Amino acid sequence: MNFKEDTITAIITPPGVGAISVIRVSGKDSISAVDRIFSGTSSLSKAPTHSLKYGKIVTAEGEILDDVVVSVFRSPHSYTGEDSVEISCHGNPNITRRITELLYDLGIKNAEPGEFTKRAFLNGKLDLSQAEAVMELISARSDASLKGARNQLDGLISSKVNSLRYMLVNTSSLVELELDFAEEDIEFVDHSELIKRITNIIHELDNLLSTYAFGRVVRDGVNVALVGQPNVGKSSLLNYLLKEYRAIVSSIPGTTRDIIREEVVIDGVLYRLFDTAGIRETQDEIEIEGVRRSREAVTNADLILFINDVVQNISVDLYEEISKLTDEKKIIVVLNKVDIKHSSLLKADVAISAKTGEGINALFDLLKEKALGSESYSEKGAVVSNLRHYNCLKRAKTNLEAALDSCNNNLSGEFIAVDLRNAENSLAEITGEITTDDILNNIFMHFCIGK
Ligand SMILES: Nc1nc2c(ncn2[C@@H]2O[C@H](COP(=O)(O)OP(=O)(O)OP(=O)(O)O)[C@@H](O)[C@H]2O)c(=O)[nH]1
Ligand SMILES: [Mg+2]
Repeated sequence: MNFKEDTITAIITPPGVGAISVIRVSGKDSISAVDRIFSGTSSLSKAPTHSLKYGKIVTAEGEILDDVVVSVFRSPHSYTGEDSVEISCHGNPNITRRITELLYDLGIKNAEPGEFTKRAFLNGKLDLSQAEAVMELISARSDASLKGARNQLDGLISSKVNSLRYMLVNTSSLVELELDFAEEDIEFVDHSELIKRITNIIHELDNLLSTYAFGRVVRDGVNVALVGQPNVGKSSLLNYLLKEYRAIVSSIPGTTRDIIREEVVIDGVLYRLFDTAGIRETQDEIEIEGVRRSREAVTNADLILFINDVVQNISVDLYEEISKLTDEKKIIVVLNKVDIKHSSLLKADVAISAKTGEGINALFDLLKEKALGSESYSEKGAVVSNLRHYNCLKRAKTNLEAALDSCNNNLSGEFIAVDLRNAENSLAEITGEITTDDILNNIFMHFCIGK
């Protein structure tokens, strides 16, 4: 007997050795297929949804492959919305390989990356932004990004987008009603009311779009460049933050040449730190390239720790040079080596010692506030962190601005109606109510196999 192609399988736990591995089978024939290789006290065909069965996986020749626990989910009460079975076996890659080979022999296909979640989407278990959140949840590398993915999976983005769509539908139905009665010259909505409504939706879109700066750094991490004159203690601070002797530290100015990039999670936020060469005039060919890279790091960073020390004092010239390369709001002026006896000096944003750790907590607080603002995730409500969503929202805004132009120029309702409909479609793409194969493939191809 050959099972239908639309039943798929994949190992859904990480590859390698572990206590348990899990193989998922999903599709119309999943229960009967697993039943063919499963030997337990009773057949799976009668197992109710959400039930567990203990038994053995046995080959056609009668060889016992493993003791397993099988979970049975019946449509629509499963992750994919289809009949599904999950086989929990011992976590040896040879066992999982042999069990999946038995399933392939029955005609069951290997799942593509993201195929289970894609099916969940197609079966209406999740909308598209929630399906994307599943991937983000799995790959989140800090508590903050986990929280963001959680909110998206819980539908915060979806419900915000849906409420905007509702406002749009109400507005465009007024315009379309007027179109229906165009010949009778009835005005259902005056243009000033229409303009007010559209402006209001644009305002809401702007609010949502403005959360992206926050959402992006939370999701992808904050790029922080450590820059300053030579010998001020940039590498010492990097090492202190990483709690390891990562970068060479010496009292010779010009120690660091290449950029050293390391990641660290501090207080739930992921930071990507770039230790750079001290910026100064130099004839040394290698150092010249190092300094060029330091300037480049300033340009690319979300935040700049401009490090100075109490010995050399704060370099006003270098501050000016750096502020020409980036937005001044991104610069945090740090005064290092406060453990050394010093007289009162120019004011910095924060005073620290990379040697004793003094002031480091204040530096953390400042970094977090500069990166994320003072509001926490829970206070923010819906936060956009996904570039695709951001682009759809921007497109919706452009459509609405065109509608507004048409209103202001007293163009016929038909023009306004088209732009409003386009805006609605742009929003519908976020939740996947309108989508194409290309969009879907592009999203799910970035998933891992088994999700
Ligand atoms: N007393 C004291 N010394 C420090 C502190 N931070 C760094 N130093 C010393 O300052 C010197 C320079 O430190 P580095 O971390 O190599 O400085 P850097 O800014 O990376 O220097 P370059 O790579 O040359 O640009 C070393 O001798 C460090 O031990 C500090 O907080 N207190
Ligand atoms: Mg250094």
